[in-house]
Amino acid sequence: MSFYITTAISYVNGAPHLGHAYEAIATDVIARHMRQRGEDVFFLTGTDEHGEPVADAARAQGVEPLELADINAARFKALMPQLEVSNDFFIRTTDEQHELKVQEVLQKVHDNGYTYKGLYEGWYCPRCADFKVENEILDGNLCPIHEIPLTREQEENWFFRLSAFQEALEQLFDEHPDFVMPARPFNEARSFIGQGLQDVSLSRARLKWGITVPWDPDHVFYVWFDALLNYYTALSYARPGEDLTDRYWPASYHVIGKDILKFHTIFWPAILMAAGIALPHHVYVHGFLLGADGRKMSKSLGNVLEPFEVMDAYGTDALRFYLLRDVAFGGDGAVGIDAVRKRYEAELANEYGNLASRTIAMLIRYRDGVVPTAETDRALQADFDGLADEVATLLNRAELSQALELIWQRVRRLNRYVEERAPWQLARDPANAATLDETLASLADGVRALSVLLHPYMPASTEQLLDALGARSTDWSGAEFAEQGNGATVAALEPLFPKRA
Ligand code: ME8
Repeated sequence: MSFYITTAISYVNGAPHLGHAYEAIATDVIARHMRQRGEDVFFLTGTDEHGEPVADAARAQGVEPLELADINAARFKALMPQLEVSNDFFIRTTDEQHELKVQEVLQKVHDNGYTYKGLYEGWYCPRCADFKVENEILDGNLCPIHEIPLTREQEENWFFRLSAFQEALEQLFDEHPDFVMPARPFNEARSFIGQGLQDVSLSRARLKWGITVPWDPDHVFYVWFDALLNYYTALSYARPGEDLTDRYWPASYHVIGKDILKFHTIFWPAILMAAGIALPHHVYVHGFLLGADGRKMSKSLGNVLEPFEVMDAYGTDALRFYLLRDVAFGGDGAVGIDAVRKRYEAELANEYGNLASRTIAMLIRYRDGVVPTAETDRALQADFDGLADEVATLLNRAELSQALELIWQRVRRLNRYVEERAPWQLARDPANAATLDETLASLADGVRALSVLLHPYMPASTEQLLDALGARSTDWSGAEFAEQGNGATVAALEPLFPKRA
């Protein structure tokens, strides 16, 4: 089955920050997990390069918008492999093929009668590149997101008849309670629709930095429609000489942050309906990473956690693990380097890392580095029953932290098993050989199965461990605890999560 998953595309008015890394990592965990399950996965990320925010930032730096876009798009693109993010393509909305496809789709919306020219006047946030409706504006005419003054703007625009999709959107939400997940953003979007949809502007007359409206070349498309369409356009040119649209559209999953809910759950399905294109199956909305003090991360508050700070100190897998473990995915959460250190030491080094080292060291010491082919411990196995299915079910709903918690309970279970069985005592008396075989076969296979389950979260260290266990495969079929030790030859392993200064 095809599985198409996307992140939001990032604005190129600044460099990548931890919020961007978080979204890419979370999406990557789902993509890698689906690949393990044998799905035909396509994973897209990229950059959103048109519109006011980028034009303004470029002006402030005295460069052309494309120059700024080139610099920052390169940084976002380079960040992905550094985060071990396995995207299949990186789209830039300044790609010519994207621009042509946007024109083609929105021309269809126009031809289908869903546009008209009108005068737009409203309170506008230049950073959001968005007009704000009265009930979301903060006291003193401030943007609810950026808390900067809004300006009163008026211009002749092309409008999109969003109001024509009132009933269709209500029906979409009523018939597909999992269109938006989790429940809270679903309810928020549903109640926004319930208040009655107003038409929205589709073009800008004053701005030049955008995609030209084909039927009225004095206008460029409003950046949000250009940006949203990336999810669809990318498939038409991601593979040179091949159009992947039929293979992967509609998207299975859009992963986004809560600040861009309205665009993805209301504007996006409506514009697709207007163009006669099938709708994505799910939009998953994650929360916000906050500074360690629980406030919005900001340079001036000095509470910013930089992805490179964590990767340099603890490694990429630790960053990935930390973000999905410490912040319940779907909610907001405070993050800071002290909390990273605590999770690293308490869980990665002392629990998983130590379990791996002990298991391999005992196999080498007591069984010449060969996993006994003995039957594994039935009672221990019972504690793993159903785990792989539960993890898969949770990950179908992007419940990344809950799935990780279930896996981690079993990491702890195996550590307790080592203490219960005390193999170093069993090894003293040859009469215990069969029990020791069972113990070591169980530990080896338990660690192996858990590493398969953890692979999407920590690809590099789990691969290193699986290699050392002589069981390379990360396929989902290996996520179950085996009934028998596999007879593999293990190799010594450097500590996966060494002590850090
Ligand atoms: O919104 N914590 O781009 P963007 C968690 N170009 N997630 C965060 C975050 C934080 N502190 N800060 C940002 C845009 N994000 C548009 C999207 S999609 C067609 C166009 C998330 O660079 C944010 O919620 O401001 C969004 O999902 C993504 O990073 C890109 O944000």
